[in-house]
Amino acid sequence: MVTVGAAQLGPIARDETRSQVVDRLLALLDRAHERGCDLVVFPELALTTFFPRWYFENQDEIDRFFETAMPGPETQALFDRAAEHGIGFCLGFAEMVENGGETQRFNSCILVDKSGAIVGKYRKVHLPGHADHLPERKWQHLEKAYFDVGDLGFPVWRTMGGIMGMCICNDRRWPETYRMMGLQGVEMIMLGYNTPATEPPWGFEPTHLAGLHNNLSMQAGAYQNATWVIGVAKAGNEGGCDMMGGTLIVAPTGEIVAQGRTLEDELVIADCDLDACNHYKNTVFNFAEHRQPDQYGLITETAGVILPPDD
Ligand code: CDV
Repeated sequence: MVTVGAAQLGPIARDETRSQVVDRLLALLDRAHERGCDLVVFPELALTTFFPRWYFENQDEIDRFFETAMPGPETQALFDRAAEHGIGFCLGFAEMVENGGETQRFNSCILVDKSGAIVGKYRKVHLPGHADHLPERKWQHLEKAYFDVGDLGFPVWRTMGGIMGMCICNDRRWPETYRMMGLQGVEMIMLGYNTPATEPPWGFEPTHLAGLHNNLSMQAGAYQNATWVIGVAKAGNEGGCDMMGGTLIVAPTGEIVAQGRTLEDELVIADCDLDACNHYKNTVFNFAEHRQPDQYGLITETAGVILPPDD
């Protein structure tokens, strides 16, 4: 049984300092400790505002949102407090690394165990939005300009009594994300998101669809891979953009067992029995018994659609 606290964050202002944000995360960790949580999941880019919303001409202005060390001077307190409480956590942040003389920037998250040790890292694979400045838009979504595509695949880790995996925001809309982890026996997938409540980068949508697609993707991913899914929002009006909340915890049956009510800092808690994954893993979604990978070639052969020939 893993008691999970999905630590939704309200908006983070563009000029909010790391220390101010870390204080908010510490308050959520303390609340999680009082409520008996084993594991706390924070959103995507949990240490800063969602900066791809703005176009910056100067790389220095972009780089101030990135971490060059994890833990770093401001985030060490988070590791210390979590270890003191004996709570594991998952944290999304912008990661800058030097690799063979080249600077790489990723939209990343880490999994930290109850002793404060980093046991896993994931770098976002599905980067949505656009690479060019689009001044006609109310806000930008420049993930394709500011981040490199994640290069770590979709690993899972044995930790905290289960098999744990992570992904980030737009990844949750893609069935491949869940299946890659499902094929490694994942029992809990943690993910954070920053999703505008209106006007996504792919064009106009009636506002009710943002919530529908959020739930639909995570519930389907959970059920079809017999895993818990913890989806955690950064919510509320951030820099003039209304971000959806809807933080939720989904059981391996696909049922939502806990959901956020606010657009603020809020802890959503559920007792997640990892053995509840076993039923579907051993029956309808017994992959070894029922999957037919020989018939799925197109999935790895092509990114885009290959239409049948015209008559
Ligand atoms: N941060 C994200 O990846 N957001 C995307 C959208 C809305 C651009 C998402 O899929 O929620």
